[in-house]
Amino acid sequence: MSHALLVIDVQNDFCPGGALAVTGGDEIVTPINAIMDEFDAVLLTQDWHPAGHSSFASSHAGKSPFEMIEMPYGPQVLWPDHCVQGSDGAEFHPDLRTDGDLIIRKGFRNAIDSYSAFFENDHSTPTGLKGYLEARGISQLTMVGLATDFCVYYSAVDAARLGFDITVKTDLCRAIDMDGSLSTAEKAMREAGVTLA
Ligand code: VGL
Ligand code: ZN
Repeated sequence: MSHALLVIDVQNDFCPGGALAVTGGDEIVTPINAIMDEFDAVLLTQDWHPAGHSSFASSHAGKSPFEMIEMPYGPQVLWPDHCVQGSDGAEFHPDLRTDGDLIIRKGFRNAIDSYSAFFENDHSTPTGLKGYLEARGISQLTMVGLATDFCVYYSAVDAARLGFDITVKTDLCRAIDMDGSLSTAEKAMREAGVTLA
């Protein structure tokens, strides 16, 4: 059985200077590059929203970034416009190695956000990643990237729920950490059976 490294959303908009900058987001790039060769497969995700995406505060009159709204699929944080398809902010950090085997894009449906690399925020629309991993005989996953308390968190919990052996290398992740979201995420990941290393 194979072991894959899954690199979550190491994109310009999540790094210092970006639209939804995560503190220290760029610090993890070089050490992530350095561990890639230890894995049987390297997969990368890219947050990939159409302009005017429903997760953007700018798409909702009178709303500001980081407010919550109720969507048909549940509560949703409203974000600054970020990772718009084709924009520089949506590109991977320029120093990140992107010579991995697969790049999976998510969040491309206007009406629904997708934090997880496996399912969109309705927890049922699949991205196709599960089938890809199964078809390649990959049962072990190590996850790194941005942000610990959103896309890494949702991806890791889904991986555990789907039966993958999943480790999050927290030293190679950085968090947004709004309203205690990092401690909530770490607790939920542990409870779901994710190994935090
Ligand atoms: C993310 C918020 C909105 C992430 C993506 O990659 O963690 N967070 N879109
Ligand atoms: Zn997003």
